[in-house]
Amino acid sequence: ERLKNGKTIPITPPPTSAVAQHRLWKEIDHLVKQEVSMARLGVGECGTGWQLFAEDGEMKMYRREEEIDGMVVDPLKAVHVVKGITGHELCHYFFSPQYRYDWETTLETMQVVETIADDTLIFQQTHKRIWPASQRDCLFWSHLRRLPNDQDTEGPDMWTVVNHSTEHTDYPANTGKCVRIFLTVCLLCQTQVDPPKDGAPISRDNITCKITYCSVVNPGGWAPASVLRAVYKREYPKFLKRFTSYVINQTKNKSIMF
Ligand code: 6CM
Repeated sequence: ERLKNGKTIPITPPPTSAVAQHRLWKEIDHLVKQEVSMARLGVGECGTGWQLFAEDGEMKMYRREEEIDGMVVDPLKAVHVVKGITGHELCHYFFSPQYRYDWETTLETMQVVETIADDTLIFQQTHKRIWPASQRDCLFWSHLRRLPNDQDTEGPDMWTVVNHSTEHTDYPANTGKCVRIFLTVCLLCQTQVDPPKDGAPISRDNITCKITYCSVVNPGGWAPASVLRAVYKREYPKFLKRFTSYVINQTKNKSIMF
């Protein structure tokens, strides 16, 4: 490359990010792409059997009743539209460990057991016990990603966080009082901007975020189906409302993070 002063410097490719060299990278990259394409499909497009089980304003939650070996593993798909926040902001607060205790009400403990990269962490969490089942824990990688917008469509990039259960030699499953649950979760966010007609700068009044949240949780061991379904029916709407209000509150006096 020729610089202004006439000197030349060799063009070297940027270093490979740490995450791309990690043992989990292929799985992470593959799963993120798969989960995002599934999340982009509407409930009508991604198979039959989706039943609406909760609705509140713009928020709609669907589930498909499924069992494996008598255990409830109902896939969940939720859509929501929230004003005043961006997809990048939602994903930032969902991914970052420092905020998790603020919004995650089922949480008892949380720790980062490995930092793979700035955008990829491995978490170990314990959740509050729900009577009469044993307490649950989970161990999962979590990956935050910007999804560049297709060249021919307008608007900001999409953002996603995908969480997926994994293993770690230092944290074996089912050795203590907890039963390990297995989860795959995808939060996908698309920001829409409606610029002011008079050319004024874009404010939070001009932005809307379309959210899709998909989750499949296997309880990992015996848990009564009726209790589990009742817990999900109560907890998922509570989570999505609480989490989105939390992000609105956290960002209201901050500059917009696109
Ligand atoms: O996606 C959510 N949270 C993320 C960060 O914590 C992450 C965690 C997922 C764990 C989901 C499991 C919750 C279930 C806990 C209760 C287990 C009871 C089992 C026994 C019942 C008889 O992806 C938000 C998760 C919101 C869950 C309602």
